[in-house]
Amino acid sequence: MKLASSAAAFAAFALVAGASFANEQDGNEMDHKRPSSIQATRIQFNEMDDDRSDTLSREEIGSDLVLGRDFMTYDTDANGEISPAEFNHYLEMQEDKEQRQNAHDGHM
Ligand SMILES: [Ca+2]
Ligand SMILES: [Ca+2]
Repeated sequence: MKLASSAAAFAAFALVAGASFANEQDGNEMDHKRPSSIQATRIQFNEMDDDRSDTLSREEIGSDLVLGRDFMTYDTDANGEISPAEFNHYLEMQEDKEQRQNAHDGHM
């Protein structure tokens, strides 16, 4: 009886260990992925959209991101909220800037 229960405990441990390993793998993959695919953009947008209104308010964005600091620039229809399309545009602008910066560094 004792042997069986410890075997079951080991199996449960292995399951937990396996599950946490899988999560770690996913986390690493996310870090390496560029936020350029529509799906990744959508996930990021939804994470920030606290009240699920499908738009991002100034409060939801906060002031840490460039999007928050230059809110007026990226809120192209000036309705005080960032729509998914406006958010996408912001990400594209960020990538362009990054690429120009990298090209510039390459020449130095
Ligand atoms: Ca919202
Ligand atoms: Ca807007």
